[in-house]
Amino acid sequence: AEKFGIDKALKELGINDINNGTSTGKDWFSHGEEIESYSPVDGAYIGKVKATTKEDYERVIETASKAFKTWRSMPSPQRGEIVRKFNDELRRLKEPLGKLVSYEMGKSYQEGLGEVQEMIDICDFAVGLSRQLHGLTMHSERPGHRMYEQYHPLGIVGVISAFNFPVAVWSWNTALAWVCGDVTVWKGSEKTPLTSVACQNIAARVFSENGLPEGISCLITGDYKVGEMMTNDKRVPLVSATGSIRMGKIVAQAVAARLGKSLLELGGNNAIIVTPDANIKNTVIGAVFGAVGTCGQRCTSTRRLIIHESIYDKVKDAIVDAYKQLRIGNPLDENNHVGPLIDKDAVEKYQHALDKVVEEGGKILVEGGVLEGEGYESGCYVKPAIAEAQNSFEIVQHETFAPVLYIMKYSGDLENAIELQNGVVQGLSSAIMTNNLREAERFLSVEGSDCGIANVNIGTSGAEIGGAFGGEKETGGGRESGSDAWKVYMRRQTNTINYTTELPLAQGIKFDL
Ligand code: UN1
Repeated sequence: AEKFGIDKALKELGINDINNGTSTGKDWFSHGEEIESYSPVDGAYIGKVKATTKEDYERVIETASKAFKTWRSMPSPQRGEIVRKFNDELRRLKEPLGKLVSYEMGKSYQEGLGEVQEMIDICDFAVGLSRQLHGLTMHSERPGHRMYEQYHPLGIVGVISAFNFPVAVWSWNTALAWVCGDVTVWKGSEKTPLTSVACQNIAARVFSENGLPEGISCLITGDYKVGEMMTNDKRVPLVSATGSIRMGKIVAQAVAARLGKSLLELGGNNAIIVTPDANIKNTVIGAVFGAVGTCGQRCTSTRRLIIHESIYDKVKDAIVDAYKQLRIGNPLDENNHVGPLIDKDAVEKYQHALDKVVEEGGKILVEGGVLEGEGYESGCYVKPAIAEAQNSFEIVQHETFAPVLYIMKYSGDLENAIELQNGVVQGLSSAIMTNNLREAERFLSVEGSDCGIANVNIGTSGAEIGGAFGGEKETGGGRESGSDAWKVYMRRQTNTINYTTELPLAQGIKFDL
């Protein structure tokens, strides 16, 4: 680890051996049991974080509620200015933060930097947005009346994020929530607790240096029980949760039971359709990066390739060939393409998927397996695998967070490929590789992809922050990040103002006294 400058990175990010999740040196945050963090890169211990107890949680919510009163009254362009300063810090600390993401989570250093770049991008977006929280004006049907709508902040926004994007997903939510005037309480993944502390340190320092109260950015730490405190809490009007479908259903029901709002970004089962008119070289790059990037642990990872029978063998051989070039190993070493899975649980699920696909009648095209020996001591390094499979297989219908790619054939018309692509419960990302305009447009039409993201001639992963990010069906329906996703973080108010001396009623109703 030393060789890759991890100790230096930890120091720059203010990570100690024991971290309580605050940056201001005050001890009001966490007093619960200690959660230890080990790196999937080399299995080494990195540090520990104290979990949030019920009493800690109460203190966090009280502090956040108080901070909201100050923050909501600040003009939003001034809030944008704070986000800009926060972004300056992200730019300054991009390398150590990207390194910690890579070391604690296991994605390649390039992807760790890419993730911090997403944070920087969404902050830039949010700064601009802080002057564009526009509502509409309407023409009233009554004389001498003006009607318009405005957006006010909601209050405390709860953010639950997953290990695979341990920093970017937090920032998609917080950068928008902050300019909207909300304060945030973040439950990061207990698998990447130090990364969460590093982000919280940066945010809390910027707020404090600008004379703002503690509590605009809060961090809570622990397992699902800590998340439950928030999902059941009426004082948290919006819970934005990223993770598994299983988790999302629990969160959605708890939040709905108190009629709160939830924003869900759950599992994907993303496919690329490869038509006879596809550019094969680009298909291979898009598919291989999509399937093995982040070791198959993106919710947008490519899980399925649906290839037309006329080019099936050609594409299959090209992809199998490309897999032979993959270098698996320490993700901090920029020569490697694929790092480890997050932990041994994930390795088990990966192995289960490979066993199961064979059991169901699939054929392995690129053999998987767990790597052993020098450099692989953590036990989390696996070989990206490819299996020929049917879309109807139970395992293919299921999202396995690992580098397992299922390939299948379609014959005849594009309609058949679209049916396979849409034939899963998830609806996050999708793509078509084709130079045929008719095919591309049909894929994007109402009869085409049913996903929240539908791409032409690029893969399923690697979305930019400018678009709304999320998906349909069991992916949960939420949209985060760009476009008008900010509206979910605010409450809309319709205002009608009468500037006459009369009181005419709408719909022409007469009510004379
Ligand atoms: C996720 O996996 O939760 O589109 C988010 C992408 C990234 C974000 C993925 N921008 O791959």
